[in-house]
Amino acid sequence: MRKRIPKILVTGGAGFIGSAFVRRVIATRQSSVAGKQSQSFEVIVVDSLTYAGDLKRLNWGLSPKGTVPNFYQVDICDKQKIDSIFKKENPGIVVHFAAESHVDRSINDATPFIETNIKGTQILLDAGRKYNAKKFIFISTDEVYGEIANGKFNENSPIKPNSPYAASKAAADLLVQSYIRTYKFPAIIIRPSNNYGPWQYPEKLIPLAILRILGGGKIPVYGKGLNVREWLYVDDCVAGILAIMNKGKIGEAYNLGSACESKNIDTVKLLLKTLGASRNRFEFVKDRLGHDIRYSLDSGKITRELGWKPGVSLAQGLKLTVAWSLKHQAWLKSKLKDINKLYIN
Ligand code: NAD
Ligand code: TDX
Repeated sequence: MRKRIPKILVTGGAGFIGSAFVRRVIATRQSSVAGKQSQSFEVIVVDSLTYAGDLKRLNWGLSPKGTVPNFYQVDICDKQKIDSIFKKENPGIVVHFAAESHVDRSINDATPFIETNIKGTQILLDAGRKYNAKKFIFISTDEVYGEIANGKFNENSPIKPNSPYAASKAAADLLVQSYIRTYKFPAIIIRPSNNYGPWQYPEKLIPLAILRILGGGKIPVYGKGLNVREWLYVDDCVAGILAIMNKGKIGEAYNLGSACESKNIDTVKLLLKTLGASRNRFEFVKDRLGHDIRYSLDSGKITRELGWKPGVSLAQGLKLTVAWSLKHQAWLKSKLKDINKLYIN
């Protein structure tokens, strides 16, 4: 008898990290078809294609056979449609990436963040319960812990978010914890640090900076550029998520960081060097409201328990990201109108 291939339902699979995850799972399936030993999955993507979603990301680098078989353009807040997808597809695993993900937009208007990040997560949790999902992976964020001037957050640090975005993710994170405790719902929470790499929407610091340089402008650095972020290359993040999905303990939370910490001003200077642009192509601009000074994760748990370690340094990751960006300038520039709208107010 033929063994049934496990089915993964991926929300937000047309986004930056979700699409990298889907491409990796599909590439793994192709290599296992080609005879190499690795776990094989069927993938279903649910994504409403907001401004941040783009189907181009999904097909990138895959052979025609590798295209995603089941794509549902559906809002995760649409309870009836989500219910009918779960009923029809009956996924064993759910990996939930879909979210409003940009802090500056949440400062302008928190409404879609509350809807998608909180209500959407509840709808998925309920569908997962109703249709007996065996594993529900929630992609949370390091921002749920708030800022830390010295030291590192571990998985037991208090949840103390600061921006409307972070508060909406924290609410969802706590909701997942409540389902684990109340219903013994088989969920795992992952809290990654700042990701960067190919296909990131150019509203976030690194792709925005590249876009500004390609357009002949300067990079806007908030405040004095002293805020610190922990930069994780997206392929390392995806490898960590897969390790947790395959071998992580149900009911647990895992930090997923690179330990590559850098002040924004240093990140920008390294990026300018990587681009071969002059060192003064940045300007200090008005600071972000409530700007978190530093994020820093203790990611010892995933390394100890699952053997995952990041493989890409910030310098290597920026080289890869710049090389990709130079080949995909048209895509980056196609988002320029939307980005410019964001900064008029
Ligand atoms: P992204 O903004 O690039 O992609 C989000 C995707 O979700 C898009 O394809 C969008 O169309 C989809 N989406 C949004 N609202 C939806 C809705 N109501 N219904 C269905 N689909 C919807 O985000 P990303 O950077 O890939 O982040 C993915 C996840 O990882 C998010 O949950 C985010 O909070 C988390 N995260 C991101 C980072 C980072 O640095 N990018 C770091 C830590 C955690
Ligand atoms: O133009 C800019 N200038 C600037 O100085 C932008 C867009 C950002 N910044 C600063 C703000 C932050 O200190 O750079 C740092 C990084 O900013 P973002 O790329 O907007 O990321 P951040 O706010 O740190 O949040 C990110 O990491 C955690 C993601 O957007 C979240 O989705 C994730 O949860």
